[in-house]
Amino acid sequence: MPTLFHAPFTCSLAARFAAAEAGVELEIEPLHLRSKNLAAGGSLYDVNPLGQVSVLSFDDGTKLTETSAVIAWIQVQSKDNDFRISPDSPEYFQMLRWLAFCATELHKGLFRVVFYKEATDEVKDRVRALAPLRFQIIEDHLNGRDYLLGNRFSAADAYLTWFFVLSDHAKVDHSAFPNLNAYRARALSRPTIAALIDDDRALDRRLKELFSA
Ligand SMILES: N[C@@H](CCC(=O)N[C@@H](CS)C(=O)NCC(=O)O)C(=O)O
Repeated sequence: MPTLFHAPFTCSLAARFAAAEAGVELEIEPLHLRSKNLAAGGSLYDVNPLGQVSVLSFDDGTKLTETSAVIAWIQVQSKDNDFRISPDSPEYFQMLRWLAFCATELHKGLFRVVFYKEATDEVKDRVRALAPLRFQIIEDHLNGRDYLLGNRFSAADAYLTWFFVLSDHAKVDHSAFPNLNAYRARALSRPTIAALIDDDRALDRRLKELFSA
């Protein structure tokens, strides 16, 4: 079974959301992101020289990095016909489009700055001001749709849902976007998603006890 290296509340949680919704089983290898320590011993740097999640490690030793690639892999592996999307279908490329949007415009474009201590408050606020244009695109797209690809939750939604897990903490305000607010409430109340968020709270506490000085 593939192993997902997972740090609580980071983007590897998006991969966990996707896997749970897809019914794809993954072994979870917990880690403390700040120290890069793996709970089982060793360092994340030994797994990924960048010291970043998400990383999926396969039984033959090969690794897949980049959250969007990990999530796309999960989508294609699903045995659930209501979830799986064939890479031959036009829908697959819409899924890739939203994964790339989440990865670049939201995750790296916004969170990469507002969560990092090397950015000043002024820079963080200037980056937060980029959010409404991006939110408007999703807002318009969600007219008449429950989820990004229509009325079923897909792997792309796993990434966007993760963004909304952290958006308040990042002080990125989306309250002026009714479709986004409804989407966020809908996605976060899915039982699999809510259970994994609870799980991460407990895991976060455990890893901090183990590794925070
Ligand atoms: N290119 C990577 C970036 C992932 C990323 O930024 N991960 C963050 C957590 S959400 C991380 O590991 N940060 C630790 C670090 O950059 O040292 C991907 O798309 O998966």
